[in-house]
Amino acid sequence: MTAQITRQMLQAGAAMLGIGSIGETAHGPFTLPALPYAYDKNEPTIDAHTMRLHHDKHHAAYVNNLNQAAAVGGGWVKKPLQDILANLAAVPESVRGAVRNNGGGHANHTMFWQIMGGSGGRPQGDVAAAIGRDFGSFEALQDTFNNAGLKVFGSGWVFVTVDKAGKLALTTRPNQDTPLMDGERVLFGNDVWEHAYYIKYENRRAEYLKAWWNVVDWGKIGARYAAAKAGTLTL
Ligand code: MN3
Repeated sequence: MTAQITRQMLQAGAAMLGIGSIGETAHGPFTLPALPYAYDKNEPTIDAHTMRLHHDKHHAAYVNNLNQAAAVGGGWVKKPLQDILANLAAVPESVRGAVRNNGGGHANHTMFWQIMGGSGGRPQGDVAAAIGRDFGSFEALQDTFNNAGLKVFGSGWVFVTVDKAGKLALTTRPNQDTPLMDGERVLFGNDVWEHAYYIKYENRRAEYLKAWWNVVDWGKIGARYAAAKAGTLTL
């Protein structure tokens, strides 16, 4: 108990001093999920070095910063992340911006690791039918998605959302914002922050967007689609 209070005080102190991260040992209600495959699983589309930095440093920092924000306490801390993000007004104003950025970052990257590690190809089953119905064809979805990702100015994400009826829609968000903040559910999305691609693709975001489909796991996306329709999809 005493140790926990001390740690929370240290985290709050670090947050007040503007220290972005106190390393990968910060404890709190939020945890960094392990990458569900090896760092080189997305080679050659996404290099292992980028995956390691992206997961172990960038995503870890979002989790650490979110835990530091959670040290202020309050009922919001105990809620599921998707509920926190859907009701940011319930988060104390002193940490609301930090929770928006770092909670959004935690949610977005948790989804992102899940839906990669695959071998691309074409969607199958119910999700393939939904793509045909709502975008015309898989190729039309890829074109629309890649163009939208290219047009995100600065850092952000491109997403396909899914509602409880299974209807799909394309959307983008700046920074680490997520459709979860509007109470929506994300079927899948791509990270167009430079940290996601710059080591290998440099300034060639269009090339990254086009290649990224090669590592999508359509089995995972199909499972997320079924969960969305069952009302059990979270992040
Ligand atoms: Mn990222």
